[in-house]
Amino acid sequence: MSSLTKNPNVNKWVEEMIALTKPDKVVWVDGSEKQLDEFRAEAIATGEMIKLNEEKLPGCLYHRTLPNDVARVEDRTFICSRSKDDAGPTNNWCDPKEMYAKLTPMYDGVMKGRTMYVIPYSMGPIGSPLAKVGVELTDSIYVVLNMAIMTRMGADAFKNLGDTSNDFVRGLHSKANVDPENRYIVHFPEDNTIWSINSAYGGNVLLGKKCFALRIASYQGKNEGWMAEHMLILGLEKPNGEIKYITAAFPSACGKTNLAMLIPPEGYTKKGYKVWTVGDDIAWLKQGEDGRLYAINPENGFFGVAPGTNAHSNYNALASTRKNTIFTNVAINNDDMTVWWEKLDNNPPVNATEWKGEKVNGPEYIAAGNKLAHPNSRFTAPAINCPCISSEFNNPAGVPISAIIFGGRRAKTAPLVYQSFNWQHGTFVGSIMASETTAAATGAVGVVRRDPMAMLPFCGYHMGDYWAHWLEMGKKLGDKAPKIFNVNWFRTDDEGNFVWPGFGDNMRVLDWIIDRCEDKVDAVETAIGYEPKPEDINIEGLDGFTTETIADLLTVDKDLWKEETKGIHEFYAKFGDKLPKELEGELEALEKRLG
Ligand code: GTP
Ligand code: SPV
Ligand code: MN
Repeated sequence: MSSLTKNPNVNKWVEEMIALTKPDKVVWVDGSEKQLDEFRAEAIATGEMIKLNEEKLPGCLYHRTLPNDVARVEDRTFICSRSKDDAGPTNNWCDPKEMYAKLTPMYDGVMKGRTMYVIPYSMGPIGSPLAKVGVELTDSIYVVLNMAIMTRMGADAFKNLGDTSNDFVRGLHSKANVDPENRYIVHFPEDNTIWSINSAYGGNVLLGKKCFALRIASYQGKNEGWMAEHMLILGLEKPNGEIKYITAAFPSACGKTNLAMLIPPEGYTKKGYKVWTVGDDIAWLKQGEDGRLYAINPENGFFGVAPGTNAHSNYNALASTRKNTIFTNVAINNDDMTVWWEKLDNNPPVNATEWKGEKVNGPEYIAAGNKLAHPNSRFTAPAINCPCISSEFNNPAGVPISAIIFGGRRAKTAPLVYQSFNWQHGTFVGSIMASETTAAATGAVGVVRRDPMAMLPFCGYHMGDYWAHWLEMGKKLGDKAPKIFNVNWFRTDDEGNFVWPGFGDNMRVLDWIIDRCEDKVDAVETAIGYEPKPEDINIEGLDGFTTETIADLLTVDKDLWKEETKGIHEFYAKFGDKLPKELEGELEALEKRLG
C-alpha cells in the first residue's frame, strides 16, 4: 500500500525503518471503519484477540498478554539524551549512539514474516494548536486496535502535520519475541524518537501515551513553554450551571480515572452538582491569551485499571466499557463470553478462564487465594462512551484550570486535604509527593517512594530542571495561576482500613477546594499549608462520620512530618545544584514551622 502522506520527512523515515526491520508487508493505517474491521477480523482469526458476547458487549474484544509482560517496566525504560546530566538522577540513561548501536541489530529483520502497520495519530483534538502528531510503526495488531481507541488515529493526523513539517514523533515498536531479558522502552528526546522492543503491553507499546504524551512531551513543553503532566482533567458543574475545571496528579493506580468520572453523593446531585470528564490520565497545559492556564487531554480514550471498577465505585467507567472496548488480562466468563474482574460484583464466574488462560472454577480459584484478573488488567474504552464526557472534550482551546491537586497513597502522614500557600510552595508540595507503589509497574507493591508530581517514571528530562520549569510557569501565570492542593484518600486506621470512604464522596473535598478558589471559605494555617476547618467539610449523608472523624483525617503529626523532612533532604540531595534554591528554601521554611 502506498503512503498516506506527501511529507518527505515521514516517508523517508518509514522507508529507513522498513529497510531495517524488513517486514513482509506494510499497511498504512487510514483510520477507516472498514480497515479497522479487517484488522479485527484478522486478530480474531489468528487468536490474538477473542470476540466477546456481541449482545452484552457489542464490538468488544479480549486480549491476553504473556505473564512476563503485564505492566510498565521502569527498570528497562531509558531517557537517552546526549548528555547524561539532561536525563537526571531519576531516569535510566544511556548514550544515544550506544543505545542505537545496541538496539539496531535487535530490530534488524525483526519484522520478517510479519506485517508492519504505519499508524499516523494526533495527540490532542485535530486542529488544536496544542495538538501534536506522531507516527507509530508496529508489528502488533493489538497496538493498532488500541491506538484506534486511545488517539485520533488515521489519515487526518497527516492533515495536521502538513506536507513539509518535521515536527512529529517517530515511534518504532516491535513485539519481537516478547523476551523480558531484551525488553527496552527507549526515548531519544532530542531526536523526537521512541524505540520499544520485546513487549506487547499497554504503556510499553502504545507509544502515544506515556512515551510521547509524557516523556517526550514534557521535554518539548520545557523547551516550548508549556507542560505535559500525569493529570486527570474534570469539570465541576455547580447548581447555577457554572463549571470550574480541576486537574489532579496521582501516581499510577491511585485514583485518577475514578476522580475524573465521579458521581457526587445524593445531597450534591439533588442540588444540581455534576462532574464532567475531560481526561483521566494526561493533561497538556498551556497559558492562554487571557493569561490563565488551559488544559487539553491529548488522548481519545481511557486505558483504565479494571479491578475495583464496578457500578458503585465508578459507574461511568463501567458504562464506558460496555461497547467497542478492548479488555486486557481480565477473566472471561465462558458461559456467556463476558468479562469479570475482582470487585466487579460478588459473583465470580464458575466456568471461568483466568487471566493467564487457564480454565478454572472461579469461586474455588479465588477461595484458594488466587486472582482471576491480573491486578493491572485494563480496559481500553473510547472517551465518547463515557456518560459524563465533557462537552469541552474536543475543544481545541482546552479548558481553563482553577485548581491543581496532587495526591498519593499515604497510610499516615498526609492529611485528607491541604492547600499550598502559593504556587512556589505548591511546586514544593508536588516535588515531595510520595506514594505506595502499585501493580501498574513491575516490582514490589506497597512500598512508599518519592514520586514528584506523579511524574517519577514519566519525566523525560532532569527532574531538577522540571521543577525549575514549574517555578517558571508560576511566574508567567502570576495571579492567574491555579491554586495548588494536596489530597490523600488513603489514610488508614490502626487496623489498616481506609478511613475516608473515597470515590463519589471525594466530591466533598472538591467542594472545599472550589470554595477556596473562590475565596468563599476560611482555612486554618498549619505547618504544611492551609487546612479546612473540620466543620467546613460537608459530611451530610455520611454514615458514622462526625466532625471529629474529619478532624482526625486532618491531623498533621509533627513527629511524622519531621521524619518526612529527613526523607525529603535525602531525596533532594540527589539533584545537586539542579535543585531550585526556591525549593530548598521551602524545605527550610517547613522545618522552621514544624519547630
Ligand atoms: P492509572 O491508569 O494507572 O494511571 O491509574 P489511576 O490513577 O487512573 O487509578 P484508578 O482511578 O484506576 O484507581 C486505581 C485503584 O485505586 C482502583 O483499585 C480503585 O478502586 C482505587 N481507588 C480509586 N479511587 C479511590 C478512593 O477514593 N478511595 C480508595 N480507597 N480507593 C480508590
Ligand atoms: C499508568 O501506569 O500510569 C497507566 C497505565 O496509565 S500505562 O499506560 O500502562 O502506563
Ligand atoms: Mn496513568
